Amino acid sequence: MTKATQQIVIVQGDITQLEVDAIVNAANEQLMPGGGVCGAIHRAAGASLWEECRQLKGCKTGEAKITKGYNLAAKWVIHTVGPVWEGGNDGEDELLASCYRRSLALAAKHQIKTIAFPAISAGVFGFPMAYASKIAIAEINKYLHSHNSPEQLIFVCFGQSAYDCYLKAMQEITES
Ligand code: AR6
Repeated sequence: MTKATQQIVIVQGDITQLEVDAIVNAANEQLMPGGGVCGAIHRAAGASLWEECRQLKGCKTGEAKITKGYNLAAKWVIHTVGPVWEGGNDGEDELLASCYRRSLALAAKHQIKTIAFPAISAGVFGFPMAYASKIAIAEINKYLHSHNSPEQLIFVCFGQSAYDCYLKAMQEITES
């Protein structure tokens, strides 16, 4: 196992409960509360999160913005907007990879040492979980090979099938 893969942890659970420096939100371009993990993060953080998001004037697909975590245990929330799955021929994979890169760039800028990611785009936005998890793991693995931080990176899977996909994607990376 390489140093990079040792920094990656895959868990099942609710990302809003994690005690990490930052959690990543699978947001929409308006940075509105919405549903899915985004709705859960806004509910747990409280109304002040939406107040701060409103000031940011949205976020483009593939990009990321940062706010405070308010009532969350996490100090920061990094909001990134994943692509909507259109069948795979519309640059979705590159946009999803960009979400991870942009989020990590913001994490570095804010000296974030521990960060948790949900399965961006793999819910309402329709990305197949097996493919989304492969892109997530590959992108993070690539990043960690050339950066010392974050010290720990957690993939939070909501349910067993997501967890199985991430474990498989991780196994493929470690064997390659
Ligand atoms: N903790 C961790 N993962 C979760 C949680 C949670 N509490 N709740 C859901 N998930 P989605 P998207 C998983 O739909 O596909 C929203 O309305 C979920 O099972 O939240 O990027 C936004 O406002 C799935 O595996 O995000 C946008 O409009 C993953 O998180 C849109 O949906 C992502 O699912 C974004 O869609």
